[in-house]
Amino acid sequence: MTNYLIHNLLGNANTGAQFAEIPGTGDAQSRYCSYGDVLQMSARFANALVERGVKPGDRVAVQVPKSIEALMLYLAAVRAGAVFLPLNTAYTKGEVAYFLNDAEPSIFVCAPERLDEYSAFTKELGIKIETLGVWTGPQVSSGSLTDAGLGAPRTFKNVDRGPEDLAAILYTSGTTGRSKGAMLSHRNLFSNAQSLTELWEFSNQDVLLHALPIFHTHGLFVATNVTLLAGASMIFLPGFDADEVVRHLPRATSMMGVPTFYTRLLDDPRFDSKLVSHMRLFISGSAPLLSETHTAFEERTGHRILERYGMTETNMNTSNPYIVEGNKGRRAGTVGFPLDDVELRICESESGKEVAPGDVGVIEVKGPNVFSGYWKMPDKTAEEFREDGFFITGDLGKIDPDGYVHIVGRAKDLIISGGYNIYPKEVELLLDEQEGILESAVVGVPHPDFGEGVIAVVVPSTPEFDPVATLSLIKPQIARYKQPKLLHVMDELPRNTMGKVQKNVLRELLHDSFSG
Ligand code: MCA
Ligand code: AMP
Repeated sequence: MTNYLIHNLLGNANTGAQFAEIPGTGDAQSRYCSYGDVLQMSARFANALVERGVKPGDRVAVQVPKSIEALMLYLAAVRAGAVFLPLNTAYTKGEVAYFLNDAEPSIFVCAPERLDEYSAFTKELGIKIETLGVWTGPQVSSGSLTDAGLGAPRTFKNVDRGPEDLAAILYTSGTTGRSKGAMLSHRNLFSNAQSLTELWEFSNQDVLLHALPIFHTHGLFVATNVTLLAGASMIFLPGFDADEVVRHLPRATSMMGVPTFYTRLLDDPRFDSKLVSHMRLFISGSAPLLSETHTAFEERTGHRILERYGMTETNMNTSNPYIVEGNKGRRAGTVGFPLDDVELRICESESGKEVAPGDVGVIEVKGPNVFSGYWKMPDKTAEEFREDGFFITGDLGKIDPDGYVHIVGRAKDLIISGGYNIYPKEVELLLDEQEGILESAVVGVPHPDFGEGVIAVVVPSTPEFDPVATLSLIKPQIARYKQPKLLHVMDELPRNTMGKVQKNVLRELLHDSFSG
């Protein structure tokens, strides 16, 4: 037996390729990390985790800014047979407390500057807390786990793990307002990395410009696992900053991003065909890419963005083809074809019966990419799978006569803003708790930068209701990207005859709130 994911992903570790980490601010030098360094650094962290009592199957929860160290910690946790649990850096203390309570990790790794905020409740929960920073030099302490890693041996015997063992848990919000931990196995992650590497023709000649966060499927598994499997290089940026992207594009061959990356680049006059002459591939996902963006991008650069479709629970399900032109080429407004090992069908929501060809229904998928269930939520898991093993995505789609999948809407009440998911229920529950609010409804409407922007509609219970004060009260409680960008006051919410709030009416009413 071996460690399934590590054995398969790092098989190319002898390549001459490397990661170049570009610092975010200040005068710090870029750092370079070869595949040999990847093996050594992840071994050091794996040793440090084991020394701290992490055992196979334990959850290793991590909320740290993007860095090479953070990436190595992912590999280290998997090498130690543990389950990696990354958390969005935007999460507040209350949100983090929920995840730690639910996942019961044996260790929680946070940024040094957040140690004081988290110490008391991790102690209460009996969870060891460690800090991870960026290693800047031999005399500089940048976090307890960073230091421990530096002092630990640079080789590590990977803990045996089979394809069905868990490699990661990623929390995704739920329609009830309660986040659910999607359990992802070694097979889920590797099968998808393999399919995508082949389909998108990644090789050790590639240089991926990496500007995504690494606490979600897109930046962590799609971008990183594909790079590792191909033995490719990576230019690792701390986040999306148009200046930095423009500066580094000429050295890259490929980039993965959410639609906001591409609309922001199109807003920049420096972004033109000359700048991207070295590029072979731009990929988009996590949110719908407007056909207009696709067309404007092609006109400006000569490149057709390759759009694909995935979910935290399923990794990637479909992709446009690598081939650009022709009747089997990339098509704007579609998410392409199911991956080779993915079965995809369109069904009626209630009965689960397949719809007639071309009709709209709920997208259901089955394959080695699909997760095994929600952590400690067997009932919720059962609700979202059909008896024959298909997972009900909650996305509405159709398949055209040429076999391309189109996403036409969502059966679930979900807002996607700049590639981040916001479940309105979570925000509504919080608003409804605030003094002066009788009830609320949260909707997403078109936003020029984020695709969708969050608006809260509230019905006050008192004439003294103060929207500005209310927004500042909820600020410390939920991540910034979930917070309403506008608060709209109404005397009552529109309801249908069954008493259900008509969110479509609100979306229509507020449609132009951000755009004009
Ligand atoms: C930041 N803000 C946001 C968002 N990001 N508000 C709404 N939606 C967002 N996505 C807030 C900031 O806190 C700030 O608030 C204000 O908006 C402006 O921030 P700005 O500096 O413009 O934002 P940024 O730091 O440049 O970030 C925007 C971003 C980022 C680059 C688009 O959100 C991002 O990297 N998104 C990618 C998300 C992603 O990787 N999703 C993949 C999920 P204030 O002014 O009050 O401070 S995985 C997935 O979906 C599936 C599996 C799939 O298919 O991939
Ligand atoms: P997450 O929960 O962050 O994994 O988000 C998954 C959701 O993002 C899917 O269920 C879709 O609604 C949406 N999504 C991902 N890729 C695309 C895409 N290319 N087009 C439209 N929606 C997408």
